[in-house]
Amino acid sequence: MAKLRFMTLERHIIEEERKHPEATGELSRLLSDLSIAAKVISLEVNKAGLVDILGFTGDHNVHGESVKKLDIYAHDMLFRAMDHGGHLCVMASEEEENIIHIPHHHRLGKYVLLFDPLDGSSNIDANVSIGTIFSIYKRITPDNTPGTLDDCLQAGMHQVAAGYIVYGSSTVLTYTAGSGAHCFTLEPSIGEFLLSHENIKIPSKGKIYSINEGNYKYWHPGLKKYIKYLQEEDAATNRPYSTRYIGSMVADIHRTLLYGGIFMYPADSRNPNGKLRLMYECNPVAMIIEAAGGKASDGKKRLLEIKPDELHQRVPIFAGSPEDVLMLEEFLRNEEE
Ligand code: P6P
Repeated sequence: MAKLRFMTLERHIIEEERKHPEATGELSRLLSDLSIAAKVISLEVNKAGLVDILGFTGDHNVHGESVKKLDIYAHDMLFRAMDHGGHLCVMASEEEENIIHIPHHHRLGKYVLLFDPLDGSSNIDANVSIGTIFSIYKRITPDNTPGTLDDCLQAGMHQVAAGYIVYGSSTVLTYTAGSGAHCFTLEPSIGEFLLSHENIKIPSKGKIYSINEGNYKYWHPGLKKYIKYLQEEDAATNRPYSTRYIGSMVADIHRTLLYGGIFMYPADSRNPNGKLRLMYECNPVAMIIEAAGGKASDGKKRLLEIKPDELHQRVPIFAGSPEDVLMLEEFLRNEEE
């Protein structure tokens, strides 16, 4: 395997920017600001498990600072890191019902940021990997005016950049700005994200499927048939597949990106649109998966083509190796209800 260049995230972002002569550097600075927030959140997430061990009150730590719920903390950290950079005209967060305006005394930028500050945070007590997911668009309303909901409600194919940070055994930031998907691992001793995977290519077909099988009885008949197909024995088609389900989207997606296979959070008879959110969970991971040569579907069509109606709308997601996603779509089509 070719030796990776010693490359920091900042350096990589600048090199990516140079591929676009029209680039002003604003997106680079935006991504760099995001990575700073990620470092601070990583510090807090990694300390979280210690709250009960080191005698922190759980309400106030030894510095007398109030200890917030981690997802609120992550939301606040992202807002404070991003609200004054002058790159954004509006933000939206999983933690806020409405759009988040940029404070009036800060210059209005040309970008829009949507984020899930800490997805999977209910898993933190079990030391399961959790993550931050972000999605970036260019504004579509006139410059130098406050950003609006219209700036946020754009189809995922219009994203200019997207990514996630997995806070696990190490902290890994994965992003795409339209040319390839790249991973950077945080080296805490120098506080830098260092390139660990460049231009990731997802296997065209995998051997792992990832879904919460506890919902089996509520599934679409075509999905039931697809999962049973994967469980049959056939060496020629690498079956049976293995099943892996962490229950933390960023971790399940990250494994799918690196190892191949298919991640699924389907609609079912109880949740007609599934569980995961389109704007700040499914669209960004779909852009990453496609940048690595994979596919992301709502079961019928390309997920990034969905025109959103609401900020927090849910959508079914099937994402991963292209051959696996295409086969899933065929099973659903053949059993159209
Ligand atoms: P379930 C975590 O709560 C989350 O939002 C995603 O990270 C994850 O993929 C999904 O929900 C897990 O949901 O219903 O399988 O527990």
